[in-house]
Amino acid sequence: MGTALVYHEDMTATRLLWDDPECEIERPERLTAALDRLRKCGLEQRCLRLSAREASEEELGLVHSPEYVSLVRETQVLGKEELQALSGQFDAIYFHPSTFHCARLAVGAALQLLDAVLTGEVQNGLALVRPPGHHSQRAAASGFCVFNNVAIAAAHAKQKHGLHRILIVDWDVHHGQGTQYLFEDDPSVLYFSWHRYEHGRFWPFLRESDADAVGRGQGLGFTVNLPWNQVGMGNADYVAAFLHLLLPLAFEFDPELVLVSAGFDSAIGDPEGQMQATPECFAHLTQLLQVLAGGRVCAVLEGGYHLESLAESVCMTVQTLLGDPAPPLSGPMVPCQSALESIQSVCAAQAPHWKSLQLQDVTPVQTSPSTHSSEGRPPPLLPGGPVCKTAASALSSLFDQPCLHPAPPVCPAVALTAPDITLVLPPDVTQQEGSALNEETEAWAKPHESLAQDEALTALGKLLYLLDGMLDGQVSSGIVATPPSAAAATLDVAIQRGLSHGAQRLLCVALGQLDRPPDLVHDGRILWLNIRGKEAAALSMFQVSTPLPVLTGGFLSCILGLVLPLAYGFQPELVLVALGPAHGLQGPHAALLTSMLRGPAGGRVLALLEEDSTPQLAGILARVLHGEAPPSLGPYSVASPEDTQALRYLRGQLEPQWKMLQCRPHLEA
Ligand code: Q9C
Ligand code: ZN
Repeated sequence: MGTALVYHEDMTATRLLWDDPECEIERPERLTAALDRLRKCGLEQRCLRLSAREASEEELGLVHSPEYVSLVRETQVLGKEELQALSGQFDAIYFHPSTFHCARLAVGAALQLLDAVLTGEVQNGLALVRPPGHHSQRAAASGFCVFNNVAIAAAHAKQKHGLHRILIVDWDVHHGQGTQYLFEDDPSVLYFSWHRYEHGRFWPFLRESDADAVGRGQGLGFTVNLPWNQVGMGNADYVAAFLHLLLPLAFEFDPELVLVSAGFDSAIGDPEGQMQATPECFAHLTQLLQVLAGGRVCAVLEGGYHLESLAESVCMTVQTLLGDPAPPLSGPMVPCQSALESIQSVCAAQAPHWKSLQLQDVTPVQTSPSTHSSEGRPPPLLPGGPVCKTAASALSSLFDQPCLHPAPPVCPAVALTAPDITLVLPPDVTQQEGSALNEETEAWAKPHESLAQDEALTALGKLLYLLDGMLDGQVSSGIVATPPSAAAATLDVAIQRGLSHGAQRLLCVALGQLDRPPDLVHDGRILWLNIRGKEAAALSMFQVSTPLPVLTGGFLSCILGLVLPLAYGFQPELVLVALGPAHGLQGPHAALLTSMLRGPAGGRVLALLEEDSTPQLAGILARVLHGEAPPSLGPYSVASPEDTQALRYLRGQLEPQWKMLQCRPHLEA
């Protein structure tokens, strides 16, 4: 449905007119650098360009006092000395004669973006603005912020569009205390902010930036602060915070709209943040938010002071809003202890207010779940035993090997649009299956009785064709339908073919009655995850089975708490999602799983479904693989005790090897 990019060149006018080392980083080049890079990457051209308008004073009045608006209006006619004197009355602020005009354009840009998304003109978008907004309060400028762009957008969404649940995600590295104050007693706005905090020793030095500030009155639990107490937080820390904290809350909240206070001073190289997350991380954060609110995501620029890092991160965000798959994340996917401590303290502070967080265990769990022991006690993982040691070292050496084909270039807008989804479904037999391929197909099919039928053979041919396309980097994702009786054998051939093609890491998510192929290799190249009935078991760190959760809450904690942490830790080159016989998944659930698995796999997801699946299911999967948002799951229902227990058990078993599963610090640390 499209992505809006809202901008106005007048917003480059405001600038610092005197010496002030604290404020000099907020400069016009921030906008021009971001825009230039978007153009160079061909991303700007793919967006619906909207020219920002000025917000009206009535709109400013949605969150600011009339006296404060007058004060800012009057700065237009002040001289340099007067501007400097007035600026000194606020914390980290400079005024310029153009400030009022620019700040109204910044608010107007956010409102235009919001209106375009809420009227259905576009699916999502980014407003590139100066000055930023999230430190601005009802009657005060602060931290380069004059009017609170995102807060006004949220108030407008409530008032003019009648929305009841708005999620604000503030990934800027500073605490948006202005936004927090404006909504702290309002349960219709869930405000999430992570920020450099260092136990209160970082600007703006507020007690209320800590994890125990959770809102007040009706708004208890609707303010979520994640303080980073060390610098150097990286990709694994940010992704872990989303998987284990933000997303469970967000699904429970079930927002109608996501507003992002998109500051990129939380990216590597930024002098303010001193963090380590790479620009690609913002593609993943964006993608993770796109599964909410039917994909209605409005991002509004806040901070970001390292021009290169800012520009690159902006490109990653826009590229993802456009639906392109996120590039793989670099670096070890292991959250640091300090990050886990922070996440844990937020979980503790918020647990009284959120069912989705009550699932998370506060104490170490190593016991076998009684409800899932129908087939006997699951064999222990033997931490440190021969199997795991071999597996773990196999895994670490695999990461040193080069990828099957190189990761996409940094701004692969054009490269990524061409190899888009190839939808292959019966009866649409494609031309591309030449006779040579058919012979090859027959050879692959030979050992499998269930692949002898013509129908099964045809499906296999399509699968091999698609798989080769994906492994060669020509096709990003695909869908293949097989006769139900051939599902297991087809999946087996897919794995073998992937391996023989040189794949180093293949994630296989099998739902329903699909048995683990008998000759599955144990060298760490395959991570086999079976989601089906019966018991939770981890045969090794590469072979995991878990019951199919019965309720939405259980399904979400299975995806967010198990599947995605494993997938992000494994960093597969390719994901096979197989919906086998009796998989029991509803369309929206299957779509969510498939959509989210694009993240850790650079978009390379091959979905296998059964021929007699509904066309709706195939259609919905095709759309999410194409980059569209999955449909909303609707109201949250809490996970069953059995599902919670199964998840806890597997976490306990697998956490030592798969660090992305952790959401609490080590006891011995
Ligand atoms: N070195 C925004 O990112 N100065 N504002 C902090 C610590 C104020 C940041 C000084 C930073 C304000 C929108
Ligand atoms: Zn900031």
